Amino acid sequence: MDKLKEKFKVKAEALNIEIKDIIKTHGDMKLGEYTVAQVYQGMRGMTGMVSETSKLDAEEGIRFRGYSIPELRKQLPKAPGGTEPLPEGIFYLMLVGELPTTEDVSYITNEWIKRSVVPKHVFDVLDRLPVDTHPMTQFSIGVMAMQTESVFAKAYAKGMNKKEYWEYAYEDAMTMISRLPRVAAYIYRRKYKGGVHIEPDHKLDWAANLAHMLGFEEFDMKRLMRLYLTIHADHEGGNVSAHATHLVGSALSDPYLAFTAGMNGLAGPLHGLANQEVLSWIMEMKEFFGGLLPTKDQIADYIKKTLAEGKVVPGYGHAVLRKTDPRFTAQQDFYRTYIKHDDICEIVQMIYEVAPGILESTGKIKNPWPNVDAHSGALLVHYGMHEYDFYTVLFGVSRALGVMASLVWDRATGSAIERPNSVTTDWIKKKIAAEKAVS
Ligand code: AMX
Repeated sequence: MDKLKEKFKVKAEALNIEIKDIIKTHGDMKLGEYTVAQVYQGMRGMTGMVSETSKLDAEEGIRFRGYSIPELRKQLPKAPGGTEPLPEGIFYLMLVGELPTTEDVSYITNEWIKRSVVPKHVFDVLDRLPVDTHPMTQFSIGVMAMQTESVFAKAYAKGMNKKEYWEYAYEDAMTMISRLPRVAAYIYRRKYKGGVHIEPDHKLDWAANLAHMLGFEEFDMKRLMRLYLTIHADHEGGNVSAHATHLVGSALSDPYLAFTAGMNGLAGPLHGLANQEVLSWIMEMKEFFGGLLPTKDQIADYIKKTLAEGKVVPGYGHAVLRKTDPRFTAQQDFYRTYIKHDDICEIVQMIYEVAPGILESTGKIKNPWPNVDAHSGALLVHYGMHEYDFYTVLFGVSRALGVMASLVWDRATGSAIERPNSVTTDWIKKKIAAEKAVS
């Protein structure tokens, strides 16, 4: 058994004993109550699942196994000469719950290189799609085409013991993650670079190789990719991409099927597609004001115009967070440290100064602060990636780290098929009438 898998096995056995005891001893303990409004409004604030890999605090933001983003930027291993964490490290942390050493991270880099050959039929499938198909649709289809490789599906069809589920899920997760950069880069080169593809460079780490295959050889873009793929990896279990992956996986659909479900959710404009929306919105605003750098007053007017048209201001707001997203702050810090001046990044800063006040003044937006998507596109544009509709694919490559680590945990802890109750409005009306009759 490989050493990462061995380490996971020990951790999973220990946690399983604890979970059994928790359910036996405290299974009846109430975790909260919920209201009619919550049932209608997206189950906000209802605790309904366990996700071991990360936990979101409304005020402080995300912690991965207890570590905040600033802590991880300092403590996770870097590439030689690099200053941003290698995403392999956050995957290790989420999977086994411990900070990795440089050697642990190299082990994952090498393991992913070994597994990274994408079967030819995946490219054939992608080549059949109209070239203008949205990159997220292509990505989802590319991952589905790789499902032929699922060892979980094959083992299940042959008949496998429940205790073995996690091992096959782990194998699929590792193989699928190793191949995602190649699939993503293939889509990018196919759609925007005339189908001139770039072979992987097996001397590079996972993120740097993605930058290379996309066609970006500069050190700066590789550094950005390492940060980007680290900070987008996970955001606890209830967001659409994580929850969809978990939900579909709960039917014992294999990791490829489950991940694709998550990606179809990430492709929604209120979730991952917001990074593309932010850039289009900024560019439309710039054009609206004659192509020059807009002033803060002009930005404020444009935000008000967007709201008046009944549209959302992309990159702002969050279902859980109630402060500036630390993933936004990490990117702002990246800008200030390495770039220092860029017009689009300056617009992002100006929006940050005026948008929260305007959004707050509507009286209905619960979080007027920026989320991760408010900044990411501006950094990509700075380094020459102008194809906004590709941005969510990068988010998806990163999100695989969290949702796949989580899925392996789901299979290891015997997580049950998800099946909450649903009710009709008629049922709710009867319930209200019954409550009234009692009081
Ligand atoms: N611009 C305009 N209106 C907004 C808004 C924004 N940025 N954020 C919230 N609102 C509106 C909602 O649409 C809702 O309006 P309604 O009552 O007329 O339906 C009202 O404010 C209350 O919403 P909320 O409770 O504050 O937010 P939510 O939990 O329902 O939704 C989110 C959260 C992220 C979908 C929402 O803030 C939004 O649409 N933001 C813009 C899109 C975006 O940036 N998405 C990316 C989120 C991060 C990610 O997943 N990648």
